Amino acid sequence: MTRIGFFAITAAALTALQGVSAHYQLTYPESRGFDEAREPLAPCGGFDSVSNRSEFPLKGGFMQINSGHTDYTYEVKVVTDNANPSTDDFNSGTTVAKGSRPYPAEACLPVDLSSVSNASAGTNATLQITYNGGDGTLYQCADVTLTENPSSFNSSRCVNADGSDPTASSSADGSSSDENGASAGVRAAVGGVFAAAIAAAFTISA
Ligand SMILES: [Cu+2]
Repeated sequence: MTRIGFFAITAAALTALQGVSAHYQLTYPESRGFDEAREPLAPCGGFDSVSNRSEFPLKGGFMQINSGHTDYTYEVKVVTDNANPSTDDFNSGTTVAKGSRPYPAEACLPVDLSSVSNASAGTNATLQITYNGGDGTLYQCADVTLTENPSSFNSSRCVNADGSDPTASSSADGSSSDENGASAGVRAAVGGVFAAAIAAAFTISA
């Protein structure tokens, strides 16, 4: 490997790490919009109008996020039968998921709509994530239409970066102990990127 090649790869690895170091992103279902600088703006991260609705299942739904913060708390609220809920509407909305995660990157946040009155097939709803990774509350929303078994909903998008079973961490009351245990593996994996870079440097100088 050439010296230039090594620096290019190192730069790419660092860029990839920096890419997930900033706040978080709703990756599934489709976010109403993402602008990192406006993510602190309630209720939907600076996006105040509905542009697209995804079909969302009444049972077995989830919000998939990519977190830049290693430790964070989150809450998912839903408001039904409102074309474009306001901050006040969300304040009186129904909490459908809540907890914390001790690892960065991909996380599947299961959403249980069974306790939501007015949630039935054909209902329009907006799901709001509030997230705090230590630098303030951050917002993302997804506009959906609730559906019995939407063929367009891709359940394979539900993945946890720590390798834990997303369906096993579906408790709505917070983080589970096995998540804490698994986080060490993720930190070791992130450290591995740097170990690989150092190993490459030794190879070049040898
Ligand atoms: Cu942040």
